Amino acid sequence: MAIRFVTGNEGKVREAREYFDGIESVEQVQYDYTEIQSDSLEDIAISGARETFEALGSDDPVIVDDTGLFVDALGGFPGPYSAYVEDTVGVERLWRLASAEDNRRAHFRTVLAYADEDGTETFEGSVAGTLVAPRGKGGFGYDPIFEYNGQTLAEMNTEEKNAISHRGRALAEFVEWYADREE
Ligand code: ITT
Repeated sequence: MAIRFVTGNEGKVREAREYFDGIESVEQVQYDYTEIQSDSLEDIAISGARETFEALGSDDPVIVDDTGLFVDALGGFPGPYSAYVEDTVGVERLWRLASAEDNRRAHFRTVLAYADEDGTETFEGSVAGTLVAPRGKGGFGYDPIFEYNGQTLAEMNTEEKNAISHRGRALAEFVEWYADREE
């Protein structure tokens, strides 16, 4: 049995692979589920995972990862709209917007929704940091402008980012639950 990671974002899959070694194989699947309009990462992830599991018509479980960057001084913007804002405004301009503020604190939050024939479970993780002018070539998305402990996430390798990141924490919680369940 393979777990199907439903995403068009290869960066997410690269980070997830480290966690699945030893428990299960993970396969990237692209499926254009309906992204519901909601302020809640949970609702978006659960609805996407449920819809995809039903639509793909196989017993293999699916995982959807919904992530947002929440900037304190901007009232949590772009939050659940982070993908849209990256595509329209872009990372560099979001940094310029935040750089006008005294408070540069922000956090990433990930909700993973797992769906199989028994139902849906969610796992979450977050990391707090500071927004900075872009640095680093690794990672993806907003990583170059998000600094944690003196380094941007784009200056870390996958292992280093996973050890402290929103997604790493959600994945660690998920694999622990999944391994217990299989026993
Ligand atoms: P899928 O929906 O196909 O999984 P996506 O990239 O659209 O891919 P999200 O809606 O979860 O996924 O992503 C929200 C935005 O946040 C998007 O612009 C990502 O590039 C960015 N993002 C997600 N995880 C990130 C991370 O770990 N570091 C930096 N940016 C991230």
